Amino acid sequence: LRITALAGGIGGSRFLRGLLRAVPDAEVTVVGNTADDITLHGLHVSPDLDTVMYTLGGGIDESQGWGRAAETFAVAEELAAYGAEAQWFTLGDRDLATHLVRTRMLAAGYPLSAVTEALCDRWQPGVRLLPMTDDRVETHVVIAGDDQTERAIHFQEWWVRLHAEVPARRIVLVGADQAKPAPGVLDAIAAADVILLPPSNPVVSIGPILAVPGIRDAVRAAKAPKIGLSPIIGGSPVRGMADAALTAIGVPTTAAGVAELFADLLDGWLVDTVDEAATEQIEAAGISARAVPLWMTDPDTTAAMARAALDLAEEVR
Ligand code: GDP
Ligand code: FO1
Ligand code: CA
Repeated sequence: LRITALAGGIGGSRFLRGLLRAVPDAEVTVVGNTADDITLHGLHVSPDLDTVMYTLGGGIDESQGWGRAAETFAVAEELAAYGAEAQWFTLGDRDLATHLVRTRMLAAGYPLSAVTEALCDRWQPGVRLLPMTDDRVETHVVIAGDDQTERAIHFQEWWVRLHAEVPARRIVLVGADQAKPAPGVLDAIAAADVILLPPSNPVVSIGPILAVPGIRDAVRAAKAPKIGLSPIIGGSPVRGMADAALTAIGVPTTAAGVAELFADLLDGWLVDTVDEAATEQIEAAGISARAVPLWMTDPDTTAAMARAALDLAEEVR
């Protein structure tokens, strides 16, 4: 079974862990979001790729959901003693090694896809992890500035420093129109038996992947059933601040609202049992909808979610 999934960070990787538990023999390709990437202290940081790699490779800080387990912060303390920015974004000592290797390889001319493959050699995540693009794409958020002005800040500054509490007027994917899908991405979409949209942030994780020219069309054109799982349960993002991003693009924070955002490409959509009433509206949009428990509380529950997604794929095939 060849499965291709589009994934962000925490939501995507927790789901993928359940998927691998449900179908250990499946050949899974993950197209990862790189629009969260940021350069700090001259280092290229790829939070979503690293979250997938560490989660599936057994190196993640489980309670936090990102960063390394058993992390220490000696370098961050020393940087703070120099007053070196950005102090609102902390890089742990162990995690720093990943960024050092990535940055060195990029500087030597390797594309991000080759770098990611090299990093995964160590972590053996059990999936083929591809960045959505080797080109630079960055999510920026436009917020109100002084007086009548506006200013654009990096997504991480909005999300981590401002906790997404400052209203986003617009979300801009800088570089997206010029980007090309990374090698292997379009092939993995075309060759898939099932295409999955895990419960990742629809605006700043799945959105940027689909915004790379060619990817959305490839998903639409693929022969495989396309099945998504709602990242919204009972009108709220289960964890994180996905509601702030949805509000910014004028989409209601509901399981049906997110389904409609992807209506052009979805064959099936899973909502949580509390949102069972929404299945009617989703089916009216031409998407087969089912209600099943969608809380990724533990690997077994998450594996059951993955099985439900694959069952729905068989139903709509
Ligand atoms: P990020 O890149 O680290 O923000 O992670 P993702 O974009 O992959 O996923 C974040 C989203 O996952 C959150 O906005 C939530 O809406 C969703 N999420 C997190 N935990 C759960 C869960 O247990 N169940 C469901 N259905 N969604 C979840
Ligand atoms: N999130 C935070 O809230 N604070 C941090 O200092 C922080 C550091 C960090 C370092 C590496 C990494 O891979 C992720 C990190 N994150 C941090 C999480 C992360 O950047 C965001 O939650 C995601 O990008 C949103 O998808
Ligand atoms: Ca992300």
